[in-house]
Amino acid sequence: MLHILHAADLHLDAPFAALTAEQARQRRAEQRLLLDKLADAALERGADLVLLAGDLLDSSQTYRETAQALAAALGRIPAPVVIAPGNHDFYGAGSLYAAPIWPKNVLIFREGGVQRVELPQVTLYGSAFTGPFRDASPLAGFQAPTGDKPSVMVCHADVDGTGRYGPTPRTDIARSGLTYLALGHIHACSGLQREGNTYWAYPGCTEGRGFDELGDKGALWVTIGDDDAVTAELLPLCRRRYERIECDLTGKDPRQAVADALTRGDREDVCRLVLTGESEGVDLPALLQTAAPYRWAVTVRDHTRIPQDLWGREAEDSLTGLFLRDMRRRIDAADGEERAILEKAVRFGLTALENGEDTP
Ligand SMILES: [Mn+2]
Repeated sequence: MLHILHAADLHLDAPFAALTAEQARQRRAEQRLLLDKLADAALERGADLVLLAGDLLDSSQTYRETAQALAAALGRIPAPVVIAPGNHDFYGAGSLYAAPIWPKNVLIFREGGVQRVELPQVTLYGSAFTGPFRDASPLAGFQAPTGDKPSVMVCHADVDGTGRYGPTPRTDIARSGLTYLALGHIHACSGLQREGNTYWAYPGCTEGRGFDELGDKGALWVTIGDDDAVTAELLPLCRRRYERIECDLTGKDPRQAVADALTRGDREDVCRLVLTGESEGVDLPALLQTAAPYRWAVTVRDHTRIPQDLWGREAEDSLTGLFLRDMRRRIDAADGEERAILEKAVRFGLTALENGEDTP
């Protein structure tokens, strides 16, 4: 029985562009705490091996505190920790991976070609990105010899991809003869997959960084049984989740509706509240104020539609009628965000016309 903790795409020191500068600083500090959670999980569960499949760092601009925290956390793990650098943190002479900061238990793959390392319980393979791109599959032509130990590979690759990030066809995985292929690059957890006799998975990113990375994030706890059967379970490690909540304002008091929508859920999360339904006009600053105490960070988007009765003057032979007919045509032709903007323009337009010189 072999227990592996498999993580990837930590993207430490990411800029967190959607947050304020202070919140972004706090998020970077929290990412460093994530390293301790990762080490704690390996310790508490008794991992035999920790595999980190690339993009641990967001770029070559790594803060000194981050490098220290990374080396210290990995050094606490009483098992081999193996790093396969990815496209964001590729190996090079000037990279953090070449610096003399790594504890003895940390092994870093430094070459594009597949390298082999014999460990007591497993034959380990891996390769590194040595530049921001890698046009060939890291598994091209690779086949693990059959042996009496499980064979495991760690690398950063793009399964089914066609781009420049190690595009890897599934046929390469099926032919590899590996017991488990620990991948990084795709930010959504793939769950356990299988091609031929080879199991593979992406754990996804360890901490969400935006509203395209929603929900629980963490590392995979992978178990290889004595019969080479593989199981995997996602261990949530993230400090905060990103969530998107829709709030229908139709026929409701907007402030109450917003409060009701946010009552459930975790106050530590980062939320995007999307207002939907019909509304005569949304006071965004006021609703933001209502929403703010319910989450660590909230943004509010107004996607509400104009109540149908506002269109009542559409048939009038007046400037208002002309305006509404023109806007109706434009809204019917628009979609998504543009539609929301046009609906808002109708509200502003009607208010202006009603207070102005519109004579029927
Ligand atoms: Mn990547």
